[in-house]
Amino acid sequence: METHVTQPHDGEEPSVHGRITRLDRGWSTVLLDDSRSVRVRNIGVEVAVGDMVVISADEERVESVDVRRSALMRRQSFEGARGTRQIVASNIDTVFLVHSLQSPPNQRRLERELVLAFDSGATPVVVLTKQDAVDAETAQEVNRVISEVTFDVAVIEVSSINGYGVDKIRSYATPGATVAFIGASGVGKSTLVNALVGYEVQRTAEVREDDQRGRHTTVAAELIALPGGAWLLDTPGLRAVTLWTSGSGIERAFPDVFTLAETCRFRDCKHLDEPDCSVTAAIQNGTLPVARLDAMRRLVAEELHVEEEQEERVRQEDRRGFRRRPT
Ligand SMILES: Nc1nc2c(ncn2[C@@H]2O[C@H](COP(=O)(O)OP(=O)(O)OP(=O)(O)O)[C@@H](O)[C@H]2O)c(=O)[nH]1
Ligand SMILES: [Mg+2]
Ligand SMILES: [Zn+2]
Repeated sequence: METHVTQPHDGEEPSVHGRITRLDRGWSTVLLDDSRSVRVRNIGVEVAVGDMVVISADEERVESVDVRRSALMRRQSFEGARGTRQIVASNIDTVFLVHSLQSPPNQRRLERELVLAFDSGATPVVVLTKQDAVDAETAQEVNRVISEVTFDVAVIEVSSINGYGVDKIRSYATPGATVAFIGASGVGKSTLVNALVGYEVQRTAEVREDDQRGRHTTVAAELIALPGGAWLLDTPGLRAVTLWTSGSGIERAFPDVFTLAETCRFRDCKHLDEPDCSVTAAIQNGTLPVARLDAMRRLVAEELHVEEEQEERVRQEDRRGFRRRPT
């Protein structure tokens, strides 16, 4: 691999470029362009697994983070973190939304994940695991339900046990590309990563017998470099898919509603009781499920709420900053 070195200033050692493969409280593990892996401090810098970074010449700390070409972001949900975001993964090309055919997702969960994925700038692909564990009818029914909310998004069935469909996943892991796996605990993300790598690089564990839930076996996001030049990003099971403020995620996850809205009489139609509203007409004639519109409205409201939280946080920080300033 070629070593990228930023131009040294007079009398300074050159800085070193690499990619963050793992984070542990204040420490980044960085795979350098010369293939060495080092642990450096990242105090005071917002970093994420997948970030391309420049580290200091003494290899002590992250100096700067390259502009992210995509980033999966969600709202921090713990107390005291209102209005802040968590970057789950960055510089991803394809984000696999992983679900098990044995406990398939409901449409609302999938819509939410699609919004998150589209907002990241990466291309979402739905992956249905454990194909070996269900009969064909079950698989077909799951696909039917899912197809009502996926539209142009690819859906791939796989079995990491017998290898079914794994090549389809591999076709996204082209040299230089980064693919990320997100989904609930126990759906088989790490098992699929192992199937792709060809040996057990990630630990996996049995789901609970009674409810098929996982045990949060993977505890930190981990970026794995494949020999062919692709990168795999395994993540811990997501408990809740909380949205961050977005660009076009909702629009792209709800193409049916947005296409209809183009032919509403009013450009700013709220699809409530306006005349010549194509959306309410579609609901009335049964071509658009009302649950779809309700779900979209809830997501729009949630994002607005996040924006308000964020603005409030900025205001508070400004006030604190103002008091600190000497008079
Ligand atoms: N039958 C079958 N079992 C699978 C398949 N993929 C995964 N499993 C099993 O599902 C269980 C959970 O797999 P993991 O890979 O640990 O799940 P995970 O999504 O990484 O879970 P967390 O790390 O907890 O988020 C393990 O017992 C796997 O053997 C599959 O394709 N078929
Ligand atoms: Mg795992
Ligand atoms: Zn309308």
